Amino acid sequence: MSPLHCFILLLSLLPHLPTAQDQPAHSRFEYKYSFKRPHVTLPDGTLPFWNKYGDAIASQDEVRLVPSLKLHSGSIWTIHNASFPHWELEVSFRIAGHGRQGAEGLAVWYTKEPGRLGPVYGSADFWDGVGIIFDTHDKDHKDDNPAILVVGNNGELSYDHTSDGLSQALGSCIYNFRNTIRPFRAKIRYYKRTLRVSVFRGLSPSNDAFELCVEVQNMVIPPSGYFGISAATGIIADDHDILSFLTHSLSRTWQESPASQIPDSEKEKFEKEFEDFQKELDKNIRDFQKEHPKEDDDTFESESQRELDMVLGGQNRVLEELRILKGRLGITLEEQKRFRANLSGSAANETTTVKKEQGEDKLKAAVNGIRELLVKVQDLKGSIVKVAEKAKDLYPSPSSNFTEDFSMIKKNLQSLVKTSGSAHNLQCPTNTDQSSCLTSGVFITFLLLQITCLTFYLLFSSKKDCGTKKAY
Ligand SMILES: [Ca+2]
Ligand SMILES: [Ca+2]
Repeated sequence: MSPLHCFILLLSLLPHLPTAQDQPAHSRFEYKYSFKRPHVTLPDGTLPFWNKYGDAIASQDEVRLVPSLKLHSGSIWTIHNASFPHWELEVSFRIAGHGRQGAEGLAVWYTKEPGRLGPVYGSADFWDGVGIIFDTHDKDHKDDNPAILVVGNNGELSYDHTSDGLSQALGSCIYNFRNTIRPFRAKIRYYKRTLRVSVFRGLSPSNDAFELCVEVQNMVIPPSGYFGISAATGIIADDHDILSFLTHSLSRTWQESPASQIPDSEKEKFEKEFEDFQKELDKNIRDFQKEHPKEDDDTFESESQRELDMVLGGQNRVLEELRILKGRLGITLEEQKRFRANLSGSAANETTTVKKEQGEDKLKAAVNGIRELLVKVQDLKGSIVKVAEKAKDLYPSPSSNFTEDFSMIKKNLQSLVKTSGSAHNLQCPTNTDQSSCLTSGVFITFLLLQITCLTFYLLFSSKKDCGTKKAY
């Protein structure tokens, strides 16, 4: 083959290669068009969002479209009309029977109207849309079944059973999906006018190894329709069980996604619901205001109430501070009591010092008193001298004994003065009391002095009386 022929062959293959624009960027699960084991049905046994027809039976784990009984048929169809233009289905089912040949098979539908029941694998003929047929019965005996066929119909075509639909099929592939070990899985994608059917060839249930079975391009289907799946048995019987039916809407951009678009009918419905809700809310507000005309005014506090609350709050804070202060004062009093007790214990040691100071004060007072006494004694001495001179004048020959006694008294007085001069060395008894610090020597001297004075006075008065008697 020349290079030119190779280049032409490549160009011819280019339109069939998938490009980035052909791949959808957004996929959204459509729960209203899906079901999956182990929660296929609700607890009450109903199949949500789906209608059942014919012999179809739904359980928690599966939907049995037809049992292994001859000439039976059943189908399920979505309740809601699917309005998204691009979609992908993943169907898991099990077709099992004891015969070598299968009968008849099942079909997945996307039609303008629900097919309900009919002769085409349990659904109605003359459908408007597309049917993906899983034919297990080789009626034309060409040994080409089980086979997967894509059959389009605009509502005017009657399905050809005699040729196993091959005369009308837009595409097909032969694949054994009956009596498989594991449930059979197939993906059906319709995106940008291209319908692709892929089958799962992986050994692991979690493996995503799908393989293209058939692809139909430039395929036009109704812009909205219903999803359905149906099955039928003939003179041979197989079980036809659907384990899951998962639907995703596809879009290349977010703007194309059905999630971002609200149909006009839905928009008008929502706007009407919003207006009704707004009216009902306004009515409820008015009714409430009528029933509670004054309570609303009381719900707001006046200025005086606010001030009163502030004052009460301030008083509470002051009260709290006073409580804290009271506690601290009690602690201080306790500490003061303990300190006082410690002081009383140490007071005994300090008493000696205090008494010593008191003794010194009293000693100083005694010394000062002695000094005053000496001054008075000096004065008394002067008076005695004057009296003696007067007595000498009266008696020219005074007795020498008087002179000697007087000199002795003088000596005693001088010794007393010396003693008082050294009064700082006096030691008072340590256990001082209220008595003055007067020694016995001072006391005796003072007593002798008084006796001497009294003697002189008596002697002088007796001599004077004798002189007076002589004069008479
Ligand atoms: Ca055949
Ligand atoms: Ca057939």
